Amino acid sequence: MQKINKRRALSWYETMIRIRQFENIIDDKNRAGHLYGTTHLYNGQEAIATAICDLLVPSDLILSTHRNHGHAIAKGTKTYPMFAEIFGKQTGTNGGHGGSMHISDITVGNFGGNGIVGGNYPVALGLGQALKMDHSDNIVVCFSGDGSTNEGTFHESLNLASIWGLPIIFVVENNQYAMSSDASVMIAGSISERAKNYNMATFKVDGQDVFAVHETFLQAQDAVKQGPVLIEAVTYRFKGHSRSDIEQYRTPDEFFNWEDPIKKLRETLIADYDISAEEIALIDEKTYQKLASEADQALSDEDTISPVDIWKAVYSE
Ligand SMILES: Cc1ncc(C[n+]2csc(CCOP(=O)(O)OP(=O)(O)O)c2C)c(N)n1
Repeated sequence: MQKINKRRALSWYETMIRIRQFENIIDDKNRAGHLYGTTHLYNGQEAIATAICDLLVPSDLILSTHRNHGHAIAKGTKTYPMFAEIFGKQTGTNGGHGGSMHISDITVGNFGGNGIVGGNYPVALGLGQALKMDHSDNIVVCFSGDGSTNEGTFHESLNLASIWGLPIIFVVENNQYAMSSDASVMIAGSISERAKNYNMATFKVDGQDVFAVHETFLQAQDAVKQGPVLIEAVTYRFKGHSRSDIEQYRTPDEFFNWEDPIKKLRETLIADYDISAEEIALIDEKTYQKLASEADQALSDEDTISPVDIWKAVYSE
């Protein structure tokens, strides 16, 4: 494994802490009653989006799920319009029409989240086919969750992607649960083994280790030149599925079996990269201050919900 330079390792930390703190603020605002609908936090999974999107260029395309904040931030979507979107404001990434589950930003290749589990697999096929027809070197990265691999769209899309030789890397984040359903008893066989049957290169990686995800994705980028690839990133969702989750399906002890990817990277930066705990604390503080002021500003923006706006972005003439 090649040694990662200090600048890159630090930039991973900055992205991961930005995602974590962005969502901590969203969680607080949600509890304070400032959100319409619900929101799904990426807490514990930050290393995956961070390492992968760091290896993409803006013209590479990503697709995400209902748990899409981390992917959007890592791909370069600005946090101010993300806050505004989640608060239902006109200044949001999608004019406040999409909300937490549907953040998209085509300017950075972020084709968005999707509230329909497994709903973005067929969209990945369309994007992949378009890139292929354009003879582009770009790729599609389709992020999804373990639960979606039991949907028909997963199987149909992997099959077609393979037959058509599309430049898609499917990244399944196995965070152990689909709402309250435990992946270990809901998925026959393993996710990465399933994909092998569709005749594609597959990888399984520790999603709590940003260095390991980086290394695996480099290999996947090489493999996708021959056709679609699937990566199963093994991870853990530390927060509930959404705010209403009372988490009766697991005990707090279980958390100790899993490493926090941010804590793990922080320790590596201090041990191997000559970065002090004080420098890291300063990054944390600065990041928080910037995000908190963006959130407060976004909250004071004009609401989207008005009878005049309701059809905007629904039909085009
Ligand atoms: C087609 C469909 N079925 C059911 C739901 C309800 N639902 C929302 S999230 C979710 C669990 C998804 O689990 P997973 O794919 O593992 O993603 P995670 O939430 O763990 O990130 C379900 C069943 C939905 N939104 N869409």
